[in-house]
Amino acid sequence: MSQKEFTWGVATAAHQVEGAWLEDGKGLNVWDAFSHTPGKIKNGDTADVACDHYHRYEEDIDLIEQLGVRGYRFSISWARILPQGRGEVNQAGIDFYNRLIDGLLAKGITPFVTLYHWDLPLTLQMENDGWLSYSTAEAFAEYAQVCFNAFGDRVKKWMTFNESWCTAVLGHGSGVFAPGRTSVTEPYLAAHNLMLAHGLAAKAFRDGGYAGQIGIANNCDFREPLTDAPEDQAAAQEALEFFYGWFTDPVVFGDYPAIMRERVGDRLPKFTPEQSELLKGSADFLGLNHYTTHYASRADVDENGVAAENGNGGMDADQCVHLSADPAWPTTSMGWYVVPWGLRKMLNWIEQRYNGLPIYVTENGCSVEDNDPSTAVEDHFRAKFIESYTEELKKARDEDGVNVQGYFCWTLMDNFEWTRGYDMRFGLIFCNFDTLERIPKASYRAYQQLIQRDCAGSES
Ligand code: GBH
Repeated sequence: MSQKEFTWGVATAAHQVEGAWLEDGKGLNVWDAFSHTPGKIKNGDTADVACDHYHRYEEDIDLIEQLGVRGYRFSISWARILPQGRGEVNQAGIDFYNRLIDGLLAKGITPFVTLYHWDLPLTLQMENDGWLSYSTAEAFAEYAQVCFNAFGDRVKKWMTFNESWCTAVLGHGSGVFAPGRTSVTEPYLAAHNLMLAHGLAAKAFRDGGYAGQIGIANNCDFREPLTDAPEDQAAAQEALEFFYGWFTDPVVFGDYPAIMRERVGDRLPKFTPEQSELLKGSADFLGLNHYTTHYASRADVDENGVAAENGNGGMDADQCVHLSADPAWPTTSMGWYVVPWGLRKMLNWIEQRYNGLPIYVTENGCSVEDNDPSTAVEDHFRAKFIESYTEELKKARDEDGVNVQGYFCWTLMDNFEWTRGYDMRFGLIFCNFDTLERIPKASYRAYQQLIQRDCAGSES
């Protein structure tokens, strides 16, 4: 397969790399506020400067080019474009992304643009309660329209949302992510408005007659049944429906998975027939952000049918799933298990459930803890991680016939890793956060060679 049909790429997100948090008219976002709140981020780190990509994007484009990828997935900072979330457009924000997009295209790199990677304009949180309000979905559609108008002549691959599961569950369930709310009801409401926002934006894209495709980047860790027992098989299937299905069924089929409607009951908002129509078929492709795998088995329930444990994020009681791992699996410095075959099974699961809609692995990668550049560049653990996961991806693509059209490694360079600050490093390139120097690691070269091999193999 040539790079025409399969895109090897690398990914970042605005808030994690750009810095320049108060420059050129940018408004504040919820992560600016969250990271300036004492106690929320490891070591009190903030993304005020991050990798300073806002000023160093030319150097970064060169590094992307030398890596040999043909796709670069980045996100747009909503508050840079619309400082108040809606209303007045900040031309300096548009100019920045124009420079970035033009710089990429000049090097033959295709921009894959995410409209929302968690950095909601703070005004919308303060005035409207953010994703708990439908008005935020309307504001998102306006923002999306501004981006389609400004960049749609050159950007042909769009993703509305990155990992809405995290916004819903980590932002409104466990409260570890911005806006830091804890609830067993709000995650479903936030998710509902995120879904409607996707639907409105996709409609604006299609009605506007823009060329290209619009999709969504949802995350999912794979769930393998612990045993052959029917209850464990069901537990794994349902866990995937609660994770990937929650945010993907609506954009393909127009409704949430049946198991969610049954288990969550009144806490799960309902789509009106019009909303369901709006959402159905609203993604031209499906993104998958994939990091790890667990075994799934049926959780014990009490006399009221309520799961006795809480081991799977915010709303586990609803899922009734017990997660476990093989002690032989290696772990990354985030503590996430390295299970390459999980990616192949995950891709097959998506292929089957969503009738062969094109899939892009929009993120996959790992953290390796090391703040000393002289040793951090010898990240053979990461090189092996990427090689083993992409081997499984290729089996899904070449042997199983899964319609997977791209792979984007997370991430180009070490950056602001949300609640873990600068302590967790996911980059192919080392970023020295004192000097902002970029130093390619061993994994950068390993990924470069892997891409060359795959492209050469497809041409012979
Ligand atoms: C992504 O989220 C983000 O899109 C990206 O911005 C971020 O930098 C990157 O990953 C690295 O964190 O604790 O074993 O149960 C990752 C989403 C969801 C993946 C939760 C791991 C839990 C694993 N994560 N999941 S475990």
